[in-house]
Amino acid sequence: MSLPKDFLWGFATAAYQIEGSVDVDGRGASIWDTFSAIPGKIADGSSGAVACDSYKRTAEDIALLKELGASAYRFSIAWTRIIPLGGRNDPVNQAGIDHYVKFVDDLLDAGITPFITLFHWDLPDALDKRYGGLLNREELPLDFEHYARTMFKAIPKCKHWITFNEPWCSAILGYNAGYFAPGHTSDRTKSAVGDSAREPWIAGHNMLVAHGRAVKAYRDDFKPTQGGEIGITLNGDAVYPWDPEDAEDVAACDRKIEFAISWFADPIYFGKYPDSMLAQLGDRLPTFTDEERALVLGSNDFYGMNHYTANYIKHKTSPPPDDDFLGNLETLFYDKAGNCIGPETQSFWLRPHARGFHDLLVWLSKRYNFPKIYVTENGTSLKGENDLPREKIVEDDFRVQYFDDYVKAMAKARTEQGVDVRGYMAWSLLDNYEWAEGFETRFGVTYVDYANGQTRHPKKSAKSLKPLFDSLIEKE
Ligand code: GBH
Repeated sequence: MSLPKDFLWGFATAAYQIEGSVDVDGRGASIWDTFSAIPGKIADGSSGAVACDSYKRTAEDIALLKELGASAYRFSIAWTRIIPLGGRNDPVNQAGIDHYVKFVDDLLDAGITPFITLFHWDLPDALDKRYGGLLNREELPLDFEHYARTMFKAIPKCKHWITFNEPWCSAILGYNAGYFAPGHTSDRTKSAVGDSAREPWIAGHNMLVAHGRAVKAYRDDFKPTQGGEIGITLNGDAVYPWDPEDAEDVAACDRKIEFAISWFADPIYFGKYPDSMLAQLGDRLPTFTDEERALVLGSNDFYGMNHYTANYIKHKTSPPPDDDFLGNLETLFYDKAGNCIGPETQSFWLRPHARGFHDLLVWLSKRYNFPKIYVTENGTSLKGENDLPREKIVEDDFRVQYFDDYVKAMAKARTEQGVDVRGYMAWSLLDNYEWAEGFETRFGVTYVDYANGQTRHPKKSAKSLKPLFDSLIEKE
């Protein structure tokens, strides 16, 4: 079992989760600045105003990456540092561009390959207020294309672009559950606005088209001279039937992946939404115009895969409510026979089950004809980690084991099943702002001491990846 000799590995982060410096160098507000300021939305009442202070500590972060042996680093650009008001007729902020140009230069000088995510959830707040942000079918794709072009032009040295990170999260958590910015939901105790039955599907559609427009711009006007590649990153969990003897549970497993992943991947690889979604959602799922379909179909140079966990899936027998987004099924941690999917972590949704990674890699490869895959996120939190003293936190054997199991499961999928995996980014380089969970949940391989000047202390897991990849990557 092995990985190819030019395999890239490293760590991932996202702008709002690590940068801080929200008022520095002309940055505009994003929907996460606004959302995190609303009392009750974030578990510990915190925001990303300081976070890991990474905007000011780029040299330190790059030195850390180098020390850990990483060959790649995935980070995201804050749209509002580039175009503070977000739109294609709004002013461009040169100070923001300069920051990321220098960051990429410094990464390359350190021998680290940058993977840039253009959108990791931090939509310009001005666009949300101006025209409804992700809900606007005409404006959003055009403004995103303009922002993307600005970055392609500014950073020709970047050869790996990711348009959207996990559009599922922006659409469902932002517009159905209201758990993420901008917090829309039909539940009027949580939000004055929102339609959980319709808005998520509109937001998802518009992100797909925006992705398609950015990819076309890159291929037409930048790729011929720059020679890079571009794709989207999708999240999805592995699935196992609650009752393997029940054909309905087996069928619900595919439906679960279709509602999470194929919602976006089928239009990109096949030019249409999955039949299971059309059957359940009907005309609540937008219809692609011919122009939109042409933009989206074939728009991935690679598949970006974020993966963390697995569930047992039990089909439901009653008709789905209008706000259902799972595909009329339950996700469970125990199967009918009482088997548990994996141990608890600090994240209510995350239980390690490495075989699921292998099986989902194979499922995706079969459905989408063995695309080139970069694993753009994989990692775990630890139950109660935040309550431990620093000397204990850095002894994160649970996380070491997680990476060991998951990376080997990936190598096995490549060697035995022909999965074309070319890179792997662990989530995350640093403990950071875990969105609605605030700073209580830590995902970093590096402990960040928020109370003492954001100092960095690599955990055991930080140092475990280099020997692991050295043992798996082919030498010749
Ligand atoms: C990633 O999402 C994000 O890209 C990253 O920013 C984040 O820090 C990291 O995970 C760790 O959380 O029960 O409906 O609320 C991971 C994928 C998908 C995991 C949605 C949480 C919540 C399901 N996420 N899921 S729900």
